[in-house]
Amino acid sequence: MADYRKMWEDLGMDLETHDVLCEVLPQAFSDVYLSQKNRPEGMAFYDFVVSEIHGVRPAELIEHQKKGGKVFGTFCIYVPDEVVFAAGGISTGLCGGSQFWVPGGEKALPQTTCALIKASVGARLDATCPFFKIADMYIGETTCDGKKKAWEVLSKEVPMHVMDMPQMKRPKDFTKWEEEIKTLIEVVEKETGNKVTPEKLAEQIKVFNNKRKALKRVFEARKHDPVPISGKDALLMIQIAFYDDPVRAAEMANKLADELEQRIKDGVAVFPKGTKRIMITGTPMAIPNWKLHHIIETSGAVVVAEEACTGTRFFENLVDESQTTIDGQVKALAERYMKNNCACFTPNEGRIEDILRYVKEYNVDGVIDVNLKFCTLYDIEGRDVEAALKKEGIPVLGLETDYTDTDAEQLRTRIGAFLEMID
Ligand code: BJ8
Repeated sequence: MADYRKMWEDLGMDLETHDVLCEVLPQAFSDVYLSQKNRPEGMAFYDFVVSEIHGVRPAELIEHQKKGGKVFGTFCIYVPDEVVFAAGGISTGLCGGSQFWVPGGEKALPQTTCALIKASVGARLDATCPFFKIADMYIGETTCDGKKKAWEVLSKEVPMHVMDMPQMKRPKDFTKWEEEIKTLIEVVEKETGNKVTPEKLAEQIKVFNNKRKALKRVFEARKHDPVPISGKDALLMIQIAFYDDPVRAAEMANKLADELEQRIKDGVAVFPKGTKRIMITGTPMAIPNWKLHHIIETSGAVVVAEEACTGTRFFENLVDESQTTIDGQVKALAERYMKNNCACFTPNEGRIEDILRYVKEYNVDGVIDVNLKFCTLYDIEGRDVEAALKKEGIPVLGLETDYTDTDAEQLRTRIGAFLEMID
């Protein structure tokens, strides 16, 4: 890895503690990722990004700031990145996916908060993640209670704008989300000093639609049996796309998709035909949370889809590109983002419909419904999800876990038994 110490020092990071993270990540990545056989060549880009995870993209963001640009940190796929980029800003996903940051979060939050929130707060408070230090402003949202309260903690550290997310999908909720997007436009315009024009917004709507189309191409290739890419690799692509430059994310995903389509023609696969095909549904898996995929794929099955924000929810549905006024574009953005079926909505039947549809589309043999411990939303909704799958005769296993490794063996046993049960 190039030497980024000076950059981290200038950001005011705790270098000593950060060194511990830098020491463990390469080994973990090697064990989980580099040990896989016959990976697509297109994964080399993503391997490189991980090898420089706290260096290469942060350096680009700092370059942008040196030119007078602003960086916005986000935590949810409801935040419309198009608006930030249309104002000449850069948005970057900040959700924490490592146990390393959890104890830091527990200093400010109850232990009974989900690991994603604790890790995100810990990464900032412990000063061990450059992305959290670089962002000029965070954009939060009122999705779950834990996040709402976490914004209050983080707002003492960094300027914070919170989008008030509707919790239902009635016509007036769509109108409300339009209003929230308009407020976001004002906030980013003020922060960046740049006007969001219809031309700039139209351009960014296309950029993000292209990114969605590229990610979807990779997922389309996963529908094939035998699969040309592991679930772990597809997950890594999505995790990196959450914070990478959107044009590059599309370019790299398209390159990977080209290769996967060729692999399908040539009969090249990473798992033999007939390997049990698993879909994961539930809470998001922020980088470097690869735990469940790794256990499944080293237990004789393959993950072929994720119905999650680090999966289909991230790229499904495009924004209408035909609008030419800010009002029309905001309406189009609101309509697209409100199609996401997160458990923060009530009711949220659309998610169950999505899951049942994906089971067919991805030729799924069994579904694992995973809940991040202390996430009440997905925990409660999981009961309906599992009942709906059982009703259709689709094998389903409900699991709850966190970012620690202490339950890895127990999970392996349960997943092994589940796989045996699938015909
Ligand atoms: S759209 S899933 S990214 S809110 S796991 S922090 S819900 S207690 S992350 Fe999410 Fe947006 Fe929804 Fe997706 Fe709370 Fe649950 Fe933790 Fe969660």
